[in-house]
Amino acid sequence: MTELILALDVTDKKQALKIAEACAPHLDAIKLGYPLILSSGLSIAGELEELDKPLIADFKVADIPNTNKLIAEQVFDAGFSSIICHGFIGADAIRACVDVAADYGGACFVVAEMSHPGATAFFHGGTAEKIAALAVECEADGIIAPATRPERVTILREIVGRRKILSPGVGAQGGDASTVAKLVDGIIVGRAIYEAKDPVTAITEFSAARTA
Ligand code: 3DU
Repeated sequence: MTELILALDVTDKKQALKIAEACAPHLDAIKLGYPLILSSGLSIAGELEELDKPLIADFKVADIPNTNKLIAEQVFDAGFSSIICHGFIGADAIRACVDVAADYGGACFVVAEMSHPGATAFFHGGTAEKIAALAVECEADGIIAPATRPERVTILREIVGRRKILSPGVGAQGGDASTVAKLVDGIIVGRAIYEAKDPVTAITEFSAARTA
């Protein structure tokens, strides 16, 4: 079944932990990014580890290979099981993240195309396709592709084959869970869950969409 991943972009640490604890039993993984890490510190990963859910570090790493390696080591040492890097950085810089992930028994996902409207300016015209092919060449575990553009996900799927596709943009950004869930391995949902009056009820709706 398509995984359900919570984007925990909650900047109040106490609230983030409370939401994560309530939602964890209904989730396949939790994605943490700059909003929560910058407000609470990398050590929050250690606190969330108690929930026994895979943690994905969404830092969209985009530096030179050596810096990427240093960043990735910090991420996996902190308890994450996956890291997300950008793809436009090229093979050597992607490989730095892939290699560290492999050393730790973790995974690396490469952003092939982003979900927001402005992303079309640079990702369209062949770039996302090139990045997806590069992700395969670098033996990344999968790519990130936009739930807001299912037709693009279908094109990128042809390139990455059975490698995983994780897809943000469901809910608040307008992506439809049941449409995209059929195309990808994991849907990533943030605001539509953590801003809901009752996050667990919201999760139940997204869970149902995965099988609809
Ligand atoms: O729009 P939401 O609140 O459901 O959050 C989506 C999450 O996925 C958020 O953490 C954002 O930074 C991340 N993301 C995208 O939305 C789009 C991308 O292309 C890549 C990551």
